[in-house]
Amino acid sequence: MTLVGLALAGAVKARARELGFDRVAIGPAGPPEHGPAFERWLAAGHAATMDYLARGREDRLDPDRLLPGCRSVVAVALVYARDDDDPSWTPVARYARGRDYHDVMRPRLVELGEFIARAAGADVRCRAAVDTSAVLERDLAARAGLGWIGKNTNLLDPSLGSWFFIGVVLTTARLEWDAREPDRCGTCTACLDACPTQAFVGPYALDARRCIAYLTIEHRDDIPEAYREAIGEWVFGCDVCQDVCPWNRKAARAREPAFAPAAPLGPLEALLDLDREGFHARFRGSAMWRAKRSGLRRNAALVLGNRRDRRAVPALRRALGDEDVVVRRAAQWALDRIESGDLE
Ligand code: B12
Ligand code: SF4
Repeated sequence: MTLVGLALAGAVKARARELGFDRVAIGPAGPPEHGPAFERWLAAGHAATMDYLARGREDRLDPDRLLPGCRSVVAVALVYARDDDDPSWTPVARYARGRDYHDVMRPRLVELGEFIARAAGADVRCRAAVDTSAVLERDLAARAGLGWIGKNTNLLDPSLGSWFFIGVVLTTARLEWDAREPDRCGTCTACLDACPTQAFVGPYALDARRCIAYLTIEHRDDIPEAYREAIGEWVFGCDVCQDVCPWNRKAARAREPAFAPAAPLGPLEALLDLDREGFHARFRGSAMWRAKRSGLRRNAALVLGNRRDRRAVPALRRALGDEDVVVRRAAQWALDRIESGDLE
């Protein structure tokens, strides 16, 4: 039986909840509202080395290029924050402590797309995306009413806060659209003020070149000297601009078991010592894979330097003989920092 109008939208939302998503909203397709802001962001060099964002520019500015005839966007939220994390995980951003969200969400989004096609009629086509296609996810999700874009550029929901992933199903189906969420940031600037590297050039605009999440996850070379100290304890990603957000104080916790860490992260010295096999065994299937072995060990060395703990010296000295020059240079910086701390 094919469904139309409100009945179809209701069935799609019920199916999304059965698939485990915490919230779902439906909105129009068409060029994203803040496409011009995205273009200005690229032109200003704020994407740093993430060239794929410029390469997929045309598609990001027009979902119709990804799915010709696209009429509606089904946007879902899946909460990842938990309270029971092992303390050894705290230098890792919350989103990356359990299983890789792409692997968790994509099959469910594909299933949701198949459900929409079945329910709406044979000629309906769908395309699922969770970072996997060139889609401005926050923009389309905001227009669908999944939340509002906060000043820290994250999408927020009044009861979920911002600790959720976004997934999107583009569809040619005609679905009833939801109302938008109003902007509830008001005069608050907690996120902009708290950023350790002053990465925001203004509200809603992040210069990725300065962002700890970019530097520790996406950046492939040495982390510029100017940011090494500000990275503080962050071995992978950064949660500061979300931790300080008042909307996250009472935010919902994850129901999804896949986001529980499988085991303690362990000491950073062991991370620094990790060989290729160890890295594969430990991080395959985790979002932390993205930083690669080189990036994770570089970050671990910098954090050990920031801790100025002499117990890390043997592991850092071993890393001075590493084949990877980026790891070697990070270890040298850390050792210099520990030594200079001894002199203070
Ligand atoms: C590239 C990228 C990054 C980069 C750049 C981040 C950025 N702010 O652009 C880096 C590596 C830094 C990063 C970091 C993080 N990311 Co990221 N990232 C992406 C990715 C792949 C593309 C984002 C993008 O297109 N950026 C381009 C810029 C221009 O877009 P934007 O910053 O969102 O800016 C928009 C708004 O600010 C808006 N805008 C502009 N002016 C104005 C004015 C007003 C008034 C308003 C309302 C809006 C507005 O228009 C812009 C264009 O849409 C998306 C997935 C996807 N395909 O969308 C995930 C995604 C955005 N990331 C996500 C996450 C979880 C993170 C981190 C929290 C991870 C972490 N803890 O380390 C941090 C958060 C840092 C931050 N404050 O943004 C989630 C966000 C979920 C959510 N609830 O919002 C996404 C959606 C992935 C997912 N599928 O769940 N990320
Ligand atoms: S993730 Fe961290 S470094 Fe990046 S903008 Fe937010 S507070 Fe700043």
